[in-house]
Amino acid sequence: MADLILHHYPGSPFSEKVRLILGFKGMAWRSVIVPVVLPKPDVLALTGGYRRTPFMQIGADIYCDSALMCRLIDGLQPEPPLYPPGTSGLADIVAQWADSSLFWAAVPYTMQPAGIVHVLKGATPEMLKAFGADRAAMNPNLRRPTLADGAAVVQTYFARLENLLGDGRPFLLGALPCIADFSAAQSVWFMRLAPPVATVLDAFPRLAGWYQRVAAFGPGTFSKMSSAEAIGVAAEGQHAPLSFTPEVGLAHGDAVSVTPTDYAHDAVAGTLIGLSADEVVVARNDERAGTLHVHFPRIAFQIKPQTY
Ligand SMILES: N[C@@H](CCC(=O)N[C@@H](CS)C(=O)NCC(=O)O)C(=O)O
Repeated sequence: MADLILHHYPGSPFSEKVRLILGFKGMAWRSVIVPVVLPKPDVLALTGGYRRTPFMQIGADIYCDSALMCRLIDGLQPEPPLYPPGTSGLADIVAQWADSSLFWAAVPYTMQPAGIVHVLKGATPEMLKAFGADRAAMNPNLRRPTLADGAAVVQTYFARLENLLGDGRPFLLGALPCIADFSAAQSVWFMRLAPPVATVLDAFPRLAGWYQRVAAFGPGTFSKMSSAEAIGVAAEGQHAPLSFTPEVGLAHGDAVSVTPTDYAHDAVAGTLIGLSADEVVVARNDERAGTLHVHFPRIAFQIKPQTY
């Protein structure tokens, strides 16, 4: 199999989720570090406009959104399972809550003034300003909670996780780790980057023990690659086989755009070549990277026919 390439940056929580899963699976991967803020010319060359982090590349296939990437990883390396029998369904539902509600409580709370200086350690005032402007433009509808509201929600969510662990189970849904553990761990990991904020975790000892168990998987074995090399891999790369189930108004070969519906509403335009209830794939060309197949999940993405 061609190299599994993760495009990510060290401080990205969703990247940490995927890194820990690669460690849990014992997989070897290549690491391309992407910029934290726009502009991201090499990212956009590969994705066609999707700017979020992380994304994954195998040859000339690009996989956007960690939920889709986790399914891909589990298919490539089924053992140990990320969706163990008996937890599937529930695992996805808890993971989706952790990726959205928990993430959007823990991250803004961590980025309070006492936390941001730790998370973006070493950043100059100009860099902090650029970061704030970039994220505000990416998510203009975000209503930042007050510190009091943010603390209340974070504590309530952590208490729920602590309760789940109340019977002494090692992982959120039982004896085995599953996708829910990794989705929840990314928020705890991020908060722990800011020690003055992370004191909120002190009230939840079972959560602390659980987090150590998940973090112990580590990131697996990886070696570095430059973004230019990754673009070269795409230009030379093969494409994975695709399936297509037509839907009303969506036929193979249609010109479409695919856009996240939650935030960072950057459309990726291309030719519709893969479609199922849980995945959409568009083909597009880039002058440096060649013909790319860009994959997205269906949840939280919108497919729109292109009109010229
Ligand atoms: N639903 C996406 C969310 C990804 C996401 O929000 N990533 C953050 C970083 S952890 C991001 O893209 N921030 C802006 C950026 O990196 O440009 C996923 O699961 O991959």
